[in-house]
Parts: sequence; structure tokens; C-alpha cells
Amino acid sequence: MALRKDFLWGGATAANQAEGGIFEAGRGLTNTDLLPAGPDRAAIGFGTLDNLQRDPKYFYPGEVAVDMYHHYMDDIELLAKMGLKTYRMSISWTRIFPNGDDPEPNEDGLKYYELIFKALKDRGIEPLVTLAHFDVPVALIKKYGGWRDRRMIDAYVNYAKTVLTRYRGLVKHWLTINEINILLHQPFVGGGLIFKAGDNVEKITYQAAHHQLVASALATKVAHEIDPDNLVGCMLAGGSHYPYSCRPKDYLEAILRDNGEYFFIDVQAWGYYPSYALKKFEREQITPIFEAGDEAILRENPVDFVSFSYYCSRTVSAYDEDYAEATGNLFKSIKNPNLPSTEWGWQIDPLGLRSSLNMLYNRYQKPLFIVENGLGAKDEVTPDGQINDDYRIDYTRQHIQAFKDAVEIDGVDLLGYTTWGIIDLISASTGQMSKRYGFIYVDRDDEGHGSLKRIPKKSYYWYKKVIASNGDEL
Ligand code: BGP
Repeated sequence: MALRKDFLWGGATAANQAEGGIFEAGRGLTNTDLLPAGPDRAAIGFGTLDNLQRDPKYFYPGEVAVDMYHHYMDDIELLAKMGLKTYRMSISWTRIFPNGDDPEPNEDGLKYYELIFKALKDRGIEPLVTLAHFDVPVALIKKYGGWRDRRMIDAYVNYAKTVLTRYRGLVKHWLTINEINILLHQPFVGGGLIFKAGDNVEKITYQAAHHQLVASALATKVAHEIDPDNLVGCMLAGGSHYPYSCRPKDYLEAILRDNGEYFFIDVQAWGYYPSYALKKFEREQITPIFEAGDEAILRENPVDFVSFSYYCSRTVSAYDEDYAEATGNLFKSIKNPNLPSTEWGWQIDPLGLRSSLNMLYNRYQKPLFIVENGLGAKDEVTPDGQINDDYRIDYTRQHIQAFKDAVEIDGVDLLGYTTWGIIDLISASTGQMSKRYGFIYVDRDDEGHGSLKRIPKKSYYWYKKVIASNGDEL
């Protein structure tokens, strides 16, 4: 079995890392607008450093990002010329509802995305839309403390209903919440949570998780009611756990750590809480409060497909030994001595993508979608204005080969592949521009200097051929 004929080749961005224009046309502030570049970013992202006011001492890279807000037509033109079949992007919640739950939506915000979706459709590009990509309106953090409060469910579902209704017929593929398991690792980024001394962090986080899971199921329900053709996916920060050694305890540790991350997807795909999670909650006395009807909402509204990001596998051990550390998207693990690393310490493991696809397909038996994958690396512009990013081509080629094998040899059902940061944008973990993922270069640096000019990289032309040959020409 080869890749589907209608395989969705594409690229991905997110509003908070690409758009900028955060004060334009009535937009309200969102949590990620408050993430500065520099050393405090991680603590703010975790929710231990309360930073609900923008502080002039910081540089906020998301304020302008790569200014897609103003460049979107030119950018879409570049994406179309690459031959993209799909473009993954997120709607900024606070462009639609500046305070998250205003009585009426902001027409300017609705119009903005309508123009984008129409421009994409006109060029034969299917939008793949994330409803919340690290996006919690600041007004709702102030009012409710973010997702710890159940009232977030109504605000989110009302927002979802508004955009699902408005973009009916324009958008068919939806993702409810980006990398939903990131809530455990960066609770402010994932859920707008800020902790005070004495807070039971785990209890609050899992209660917030429950609210997100119910909200996601309700959004799935609404999406299906509004248009039965809508396809809704959940979204996991993926990458399986490897045992550091073949000691049985290490293997068990890897399984348990996988469970810890897949918990969210288990609920969204199966429609119920897995037994290992219920046991953990009981043992640790952190069982989330369920309201009457929650179980039925989850059960009756599982997702249609499972999407995930894949950058690296993660290595773990049950033993407290002196291991070297590897970073990875927003959480750390042990450095795997068998794998090379990027300049940012993320380990490169194409075969791990095939393993993850197998694991997820076996576990869920639903179509899969790789909605993020890519290499964050420094690029150099040659004196004649070229970017020869062979390292990025190499990385992407190996990952594409891995998913082709998962489809062709292992029989995994894969809907598509969108590379992360199809156009350079700011890094979620560091706020840097210099950690570039794009096939399209953007002239902007870590301090916010640069013309914002776009230049297709060597990878741009390479990917164009890959798409045109449906993955045959790598
Ligand atoms: C994921 C996020 C993205 C993206 C990517 C790369 O966790 O969904 O928003 O940024 O990782 O991570 P980074 O930007 O930290 O290199």
C-alpha cells in the first residue's frame, strides 16, 4: 500500500508564533503574548512566575513574530507555489473574542480568517485549523485562573461554535487543542495556569485537563452537528519513550511514561478515562471532579483522527543514575547515546517516527496525521541571497522515508504530513528566531531586527518536488 492519492502534504504554523499584530483590529491579549525571550520564559511558561502584565523590561518576540498578520497574502502565494495540499494554522481566539467570552464576536477577526481560508481554497490548499494552539485569553486567566475553572468549557465551546459556523464549507479538518499533554509540562502555556505557594499542582493540572477534555469532546460534537463532513482530530506532543537499558524496570518505566502522555489521547480517542489514570488519581487523591453528563459527553464524542507532533523519541530510566540530559519539545529526557542531536539538544531519530506511528495506530485504530515535524537549525544567507539548508532536507527526507515505511510496510493509515514552521517563525520554547524550521526564510533576528523579507530556501524547491511526486522523489 502506497501513500494515499489524496495524501495531505503540507506545512504548519501557529498564530502566536507567526502572526504578530497582537494589537490590531481589536484583538485581545492571550497567554503566549506574555512570554518574553530570555531566561524567564521557562518559569513563566510553567506558571511559577506570575507575569500577567506586559513588562517593559522584556522583549516579547510574539508581538511582531514574522508579521504574517500583514504578509498573509504573499505568504499564501509562496505556499501555493510550493504545491502544498494543506496548510495547518491556528485561529487566534482573542481575534474572535478579545476577552475570550464577549457577548458578540469581533467581525474584523472573523473576516481576517475568512479571507485567509478563501485565499487558500482558491489555490487548492485545504486549511487544517487548530482551535487553540497555546492560546488562553488573558482576560479569562484573570477572571477564572485559566482552565482550572470549569467555566472555561463554555467560553471555549462558544468560540468553537462561532468559528465552526462561520467557516462551514471553507474548513473541514479541525484540531481541538494543540499538544494537549503539554499542559502537564508547561501549565501556563497549555492552560493559562499560574500556581501559588501551597497549591496542589497535580490536582489543579488534572482538573484543568478534565475541563479541556470535556471541552474538546463538546467541540467535536458541535463540529459534527454543524457539518457532518467535518473531521476533528486531537493533537499529542508525540515521541515514544525508550527504556535506557533492557533492565525490566526500565522497560516498565517507559510504558508508564508513555501512559502519562497518551492519557489525554486515550480519553479523546476511546471516549473514556483509562484504568491506569483512574488508579493514579485515586492513589494520589487527585481525581478530577466530574459533573453529571461528563462521562456521556466523552463517550459519545471521540475524535475522528489522531494527530501528533514528532521531533524526537524520549529515553527514560527507573534508576536514579548519572545520565546526560537531552531536551525536546518542552520536556526533558535522558540523552540517548545512539542518536545525534540538533544544536538545541533535541535528538534526531527518524526511525522513532515509524515506531510512534505503529504504536499510535495499534493503540487507537484511527487514521493518523503528522501535523508537526522539522529541524530547528541556524541558517546562513549567502552573499548572493541563498539559503542552502541541506541539513534540513536531509532531516526531512529521513522522516518522510520513515513514515512511508510505516504506511507501505506496516500498514498504518496516515492522512497527511505538515512540516513545522513551513515558514520561519519564533520558537515556542526559547522565543528565538534563530531556531529556524522553515522552507521559507524570514529576515528577522532574535532581537527583532530585520526587513521581514521572505526568501525560499533550497528545501523549498526540494519539498515542491516531493509533493509533486507524492513522496516518490526524495
Ligand atoms: C511544538 C509546538 C510548536 C513548535 C514546535 C517546535 O511543541 O506545538 O508550537 O514551536 O514544538 O518547538 P520550538 O519552537 O520550541 O523549537
